[in-house]
This record gives sequence, structure tokens and C-alpha cells, in this order.
Amino acid sequence: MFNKILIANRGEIAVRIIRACKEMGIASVAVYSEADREAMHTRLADQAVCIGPAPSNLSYLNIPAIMAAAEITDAEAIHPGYGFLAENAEFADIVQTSGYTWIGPSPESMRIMGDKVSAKNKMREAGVPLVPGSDGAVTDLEDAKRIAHKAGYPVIIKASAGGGGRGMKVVHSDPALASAISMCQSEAAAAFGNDMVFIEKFLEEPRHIEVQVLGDTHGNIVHLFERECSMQRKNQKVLEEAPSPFVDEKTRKAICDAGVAAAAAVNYVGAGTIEFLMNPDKSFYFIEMNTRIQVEHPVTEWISGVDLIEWQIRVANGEKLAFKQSDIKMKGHAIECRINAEHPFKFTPSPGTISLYHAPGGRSVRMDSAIYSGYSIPPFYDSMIGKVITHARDRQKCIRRMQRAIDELAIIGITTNQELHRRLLANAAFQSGDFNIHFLERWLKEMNA
Ligand code: MV4
Repeated sequence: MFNKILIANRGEIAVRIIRACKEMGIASVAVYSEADREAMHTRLADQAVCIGPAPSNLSYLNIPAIMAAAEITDAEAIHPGYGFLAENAEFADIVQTSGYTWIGPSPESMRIMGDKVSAKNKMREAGVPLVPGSDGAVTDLEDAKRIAHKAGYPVIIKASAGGGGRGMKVVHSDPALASAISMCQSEAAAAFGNDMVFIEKFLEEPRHIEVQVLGDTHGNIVHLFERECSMQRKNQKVLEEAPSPFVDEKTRKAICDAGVAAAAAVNYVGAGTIEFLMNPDKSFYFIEMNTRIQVEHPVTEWISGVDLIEWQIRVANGEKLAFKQSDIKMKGHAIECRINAEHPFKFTPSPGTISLYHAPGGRSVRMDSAIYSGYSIPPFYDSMIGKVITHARDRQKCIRRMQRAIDELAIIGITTNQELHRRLLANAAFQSGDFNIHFLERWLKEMNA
């Protein structure tokens, strides 16, 4: 096993990875920006190296500084967490060619999945269901019209280099098609340096359901069931759960098998997520793959019993998965509430100093965060400051447990979205499981009206 791992990240995920290292007897190296001298990850790691000024571009995205930190500390492997450099194939390549182990999939898998057109081509070959639309990039307007007519309006134009909701346009009729395509192309060229775009039928009321997969370097891939991620606003997830209240056993088998087939098509190693959209009739379609650990991984850990960070590290070290698909049993229900330093209904950021922090506890409650009493949240990074996760035998009990955990949580001195969670957990549509990707934004609009 590795003697020492460098964690190229900050916040709760850096703390999560440092904790896993400690439990595995592996030394940890934190990297930190000048704004993070007093951060929890800087304090908890065995060693910490300053990699630059507060702005991410100069620190957490500064590849030469991170590689220098690995060299001076004799780290053997690098864990990227999520965000920052986690899905940067060039960084993964540099890590490997510099003689370090990359705790993640191959740069080749990352490149294929990072480009949405090449990802969809792979998925088509693998027999994974795709949203009806163009077979690849679209350049010609007459082709685009033919494709849009075949799929039926509305359609959505997406940038191949986009993802996570960036660079998309919905089109309702022929006259709007040409300008939407050229706008999407020029925006993509400016944002990603790649103007390739493709067309899909626009699914109007879908759920966002994703499948967790885990692969080793010996060709074994398992799934760890699905997560329901429809409770989002502006492509930012607010609450996630596993399993999805909408997915029955037959659909679960089909979507999870599709997730494994998707991962196998790119010889996937490590933890990954296949994102699907699911229609009200339970038909589902691949949209993209995230080649990293995700924020919401704890809900999967809780229903599957698998420590995902531990297994990312083990498979990066060449170990075989110690379990087969048939060994993994889904147990109970888990919910995660993301705690953000922001106004609960206006969503304006609220950095500042936490005068008092009290984490919820008791049976089957987990709090992943990197905050403490007296900690000042720097204004430079993401507003997510922690996650409350609960588990119970069934969804209703899990909701009740989350309600009492959110009530116990005390974060004084800054504004958080705790009150949003309190209202959401009490909402009848949420409680019945009857919601899709539009629910939260429509509900917030209603509340303000
Ligand atoms: C779609 C779609 C409807 N139809 N594709 C947004 C994020 C990116 N991963 C893909 N996204 C969407 N793709 C088709 N063909 C609707 C969305 C979408 C969405 C998807 C998942 C979660 C939240 C969303 C919010 C708005 C739009």
C-alpha cells in the first residue's frame, strides 16, 4: 500500500480523504492556499504545503505547485477529490508520467467521457440507451433540421466539451434552430476552446438518476445502485438520496446494468458515476459520465456498505475488488442535505466567521464538513460547507431522522440554507417522492409569489 498520499483539494472532501488515509495507515499531505492556512484539511493532514494565493487558479488549479508539493513531501499518489483538477485528463497524465499514482481512472477514460460526442459514440457501441438526436457533432443546418424533425421539437443543443449544464440551448421550432446552433457553437468555442455541438430531443419532465460504479485494474466492475439527484436548482444539487423513490426493482436492474456496461466500454478504473435522465414512463437515457468521486457518495456508502474512498485508493494500488456484484446488497435508505453558506431562499453567498458550530449526532447520522467554531469561511471557493447524511430502514424513517438532524445542527454567525432543508423535508411532494428536475425551482417561484 502507499506510504503517503497528497490530497489536491480542500474543504470537506479533503477531510474525508485524510480520514480514510488515517484509517488505512497512510500518511497524508494537504495542499492549501493562503486563504486556507487555518482550514480543517490543513490542520488534520500529517503534512501541509502552501501552494499559492487564495484564487483557485493560483493554488488548487496550479499544477506545477501541486507537483512540487508532491515531490518535496515524497508523496506516492495523488487524490484529486471532486471539482478543481479531478476531471482534468492532462493533470492525470502529468501525475502518471511524473512517476506518481493517479487515484482515478486512466487519462484515456477521462478524455473519452470528457468529450460528450465521443462519450455518446462509445455508449452507442456499448448498447447503452441514448436520447434520440444527432449521431455525432452537427455542423450543417439542413442536417440539423432533419434530426430535429425526426426527434420532434423541442430539441436541445449541447456543447460536446460542456457538461454539468453548461453550454445548452432549448429550441422549439425550425426558425430558431440556426441561431441557437451558432450561439451554442461560439459560446462553446469561447468557454471550452471547442465549438462541437450536438442535438438531442429535449426531455420535458425527467428525473436525474445516476448510477455509482467501481472498477479495478483487473477488469472487474460493479455498480452500487442508483442515486436520485433531481432535487436541484441551477444545476446545483440540494438534496440527494439512495435508492430513488421512483425506481422499481426491474428498472433498477436495467439502469444499473447499463451503468456497468457504460463503465466497461471505457475500461473504467476507480469510482465513477453514469448520469441518466428518466422519463415519467421510466425509460432512461445516458447523458454523461462523471469520472470522479462525487459530493453525494456518502448516500451510496450507506446503502451499500462500501467505503468508496478506501476502494478508490485500493484499486489505484492495483488491488482486486474484494466483492462481486452478488455480494452487494442494498440496505435501507439514505438522504444527504447539502449545507451551503448562503441565504436559504435568495441564494446569495454568506461567507464570514462561524461563532458556534454544533454537529448533529445520534444513531445513523453522519456529518461531513470541514468547519469548526471560530472558523472563517473564505469568500473564494464554493459555498458548500458540509453535508448531513442520515440512514434508516425505509425512506419515511430516513426523512424523520433527517428532520431531527437538521433541527440539531447549529451554525451561528453566518447564514446557511438550513431553513430551505427544513421546508423541503416537510413538503408533501418531496415526502411522496413525486418530483422531477424542475420541482425545486417551480416550488421556490411559488413561495415567492
Ligand atoms: C437534458 C435535459 C433534457 N433533455 N437533455 C443539464 C445538466 C446536464 N448534465 C444535462 N442537463 C440536461 N440535459 C435532454 N435531452 C435537461 C437537462 C437538465 C438537467 C438535467 C439534470 C439535472 C438538472 C437539470 C436541470 C436542467 C436541465
